Amino acid sequence: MQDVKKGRVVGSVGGIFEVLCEGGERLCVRARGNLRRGEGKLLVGDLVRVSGEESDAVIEAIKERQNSLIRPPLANLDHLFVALSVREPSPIPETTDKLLAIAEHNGIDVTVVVTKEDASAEAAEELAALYRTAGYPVFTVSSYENTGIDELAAHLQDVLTGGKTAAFAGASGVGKSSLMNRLFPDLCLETGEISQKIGRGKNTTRTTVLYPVFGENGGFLADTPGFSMLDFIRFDFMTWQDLPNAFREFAPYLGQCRYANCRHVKEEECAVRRALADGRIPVSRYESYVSLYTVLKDKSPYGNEK
Ligand SMILES: Nc1nc2c(ncn2[C@@H]2O[C@H](COP(=O)(O)OP(=O)(O)OP(=O)(O)O)[C@@H](O)[C@H]2O)c(=O)[nH]1
Ligand SMILES: [Mg+2]
Ligand SMILES: [Zn+2]
Repeated sequence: MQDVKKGRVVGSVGGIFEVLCEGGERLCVRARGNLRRGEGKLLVGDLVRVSGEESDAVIEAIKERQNSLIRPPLANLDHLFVALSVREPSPIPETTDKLLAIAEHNGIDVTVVVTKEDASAEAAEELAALYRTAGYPVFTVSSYENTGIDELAAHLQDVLTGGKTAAFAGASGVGKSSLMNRLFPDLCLETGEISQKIGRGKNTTRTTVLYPVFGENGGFLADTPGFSMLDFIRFDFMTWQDLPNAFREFAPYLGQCRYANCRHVKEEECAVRRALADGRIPVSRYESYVSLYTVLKDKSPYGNEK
């Protein structure tokens, strides 16, 4: 009888996948051709079946996914930790809001983490307040000064209990790997410098890797490569029709506008815009909505349809 093992893809480099098998064995294996291309392409986080022995071992099947993201490239994610820093790099609300929208659209829970609070406690609190108003749990931390780390660790443990999977995502240089090292010193992840010229990270983390954390009853946490701005802004991720539902603070107002097909951009008597005027929706969140809406609508073949 052929040897078959089940496990989870925890990393991949150059067509070789690292699989953590039930029982703890780690295998580095190739995948069948149909799992290396197109929509069915293997992702870190996939639950897989490996058959064959040693150098003949190959991933032959993927278990149906609960969800999958292209950026960061991950499957079966339960929770996304969206990281943004107080400075170096300065926060660009639209990129954070886009990540949040991607998570919402894919039914993935989110926590916002404001990093580098040592640079300005005041600015960190302002960012935290913005995302709390939008309806997200927010933690402010400093890996340098070790503040906020215990609180975040306790929350992470809650989120991951029972074998759940989470990931850190955010722009290059916000300090994702530094923070994971602070939380789990055994990981010894490589961290990078900030380019003095452009004030941004240098894409130090190159691949997405899942790490088992918190022992037996814990789960998996991924460090992911930070995105560079251009790359991320061009990335198409849903249709404009989906977008209002991906901004969670819009929810109480959807269906309350004068026009049933209101896009909440220029329309009169729009409940979303009224909430904006009353300060119930943060200005920068609404600006991100309009900007993302414009990008998505221009891409859509049905963009001008009412
Ligand atoms: N002031 C301050 N700087 C920090 C903090 N944490 C990390 N940094 C610095 O930020 C820079 C980038 O840190 P990384 O952890 O490599 O950032 P990253 O988000 O993993 O970056 P990529 O892997 O490129 O996506 C390094 O120079 C760190 O020393 C912090 O709490 N405060
Ligand atoms: Mg990194
Ligand atoms: Zn409206």
